Amino acid sequence: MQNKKNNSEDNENAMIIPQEVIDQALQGNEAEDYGGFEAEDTQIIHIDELKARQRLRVKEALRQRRNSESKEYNEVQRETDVIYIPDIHGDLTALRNSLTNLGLINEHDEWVGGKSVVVFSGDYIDRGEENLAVLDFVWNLQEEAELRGGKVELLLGNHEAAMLAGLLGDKFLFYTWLIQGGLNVLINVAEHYNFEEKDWLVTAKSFNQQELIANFTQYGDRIRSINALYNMFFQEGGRYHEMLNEMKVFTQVDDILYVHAGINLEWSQYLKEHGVDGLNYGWQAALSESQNNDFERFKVFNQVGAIRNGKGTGGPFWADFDGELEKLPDKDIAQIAQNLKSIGVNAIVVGHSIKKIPTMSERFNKYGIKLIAADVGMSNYYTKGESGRGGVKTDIRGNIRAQSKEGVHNIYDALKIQKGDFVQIYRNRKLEKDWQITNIDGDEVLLARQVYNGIERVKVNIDYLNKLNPKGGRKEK
Ligand SMILES: [Mn+2]
Repeated sequence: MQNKKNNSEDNENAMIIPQEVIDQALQGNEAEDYGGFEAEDTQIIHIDELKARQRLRVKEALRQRRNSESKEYNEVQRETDVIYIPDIHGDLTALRNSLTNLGLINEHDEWVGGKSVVVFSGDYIDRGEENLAVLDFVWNLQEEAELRGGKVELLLGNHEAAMLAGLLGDKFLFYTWLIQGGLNVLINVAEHYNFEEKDWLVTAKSFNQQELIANFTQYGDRIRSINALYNMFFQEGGRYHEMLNEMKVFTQVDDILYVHAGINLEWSQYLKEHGVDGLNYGWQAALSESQNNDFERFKVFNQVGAIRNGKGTGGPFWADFDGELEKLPDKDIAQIAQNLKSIGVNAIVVGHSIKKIPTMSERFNKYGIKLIAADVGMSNYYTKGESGRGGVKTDIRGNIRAQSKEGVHNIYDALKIQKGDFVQIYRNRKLEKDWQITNIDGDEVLLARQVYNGIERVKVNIDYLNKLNPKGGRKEK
């Protein structure tokens, strides 16, 4: 389906790397903390002297702020705000609004976030219509931030994982991706290169699943955008090739672990054994080997075959706290917590699903792990015009708050319905969508709506309301 030419063109990039780091990388030893090197410890070498894997290891060693000392949440000394931006899904406007509202960029898209760290949850693509634009934006932002003293971490989501696996030859995941919005990415690629097939791809949006699969099976080789997209990510010099090398499975800042979807027992064990750096390195190695047709290894590492198919909980891109992970027995949760504590983790922040997870949060909390579901559905696809809500901020005191365009909220409040929101309820077996919340008092919520002869009021239970409004309330009727 795609061109797997192994193009290892040399580049001219040179960077200053401490000799000991290079030695260590070439020996393949576990990277240590290299924070304290002085200028005389360094020499200039050409980066192509290191093979791709070792280069990554070095980069990782230089970039990662390590903190694996186990401390209580309230005892951790934090140096800066960390902001987790949940799934963007091709909505550049939502992304810009969110970053602006959080005080991280100005109107020229320049970084004004000081030394803040921004972690993107992944799922940059699909569903929305500005997929390449979003990728370009976050990639530029990473550079912008680093130039101005901040930092941007790029996690991978299941949508990227499915796309990458699909481009590497996994047919099941290719079609999964296509159906879940990947067609929008291909349309953007066709636009980017001015391919005539664009019109056909737009028409394909009206196909049902069967037609989509049938058409792509029949014409796959002739759809130039697929090959072009493959080259963008996997070919040396491709538009997103370097970006892919920067993308991670996990990132840890201080005592908080950030991941796209979730963490199961198996992966918590891996984390304990290899640490965050080790797993990111393993992912990168598996990915680069997949390009040489070792797809099996990629599959094993990614556990892409385990997506919600009943065989397991899936890997960090797929295992969600509002799905398979809910089945975890308490002893597994205790073990996961213990494994995470061993690498200094007190909290996990996840995106991936806009559902709230109060029960799982409580269950993890019992074992000293805070579990924060940060996906507020910021993309237009979910909020229907209300884009720009999104971003969960952990400040230096460890307060975790969600920010939206309405202001700052305690995380738990922000993810729930709020006073003033419009919600839906059932009355006489009919769904009524125009009720407004006038008051919340404990479990009791007062709703009102305008009728022809005045105002109608009802009282409902908050759990009932949350269940009927899984995405939270709306700001407009
Ligand atoms: Mn996701």
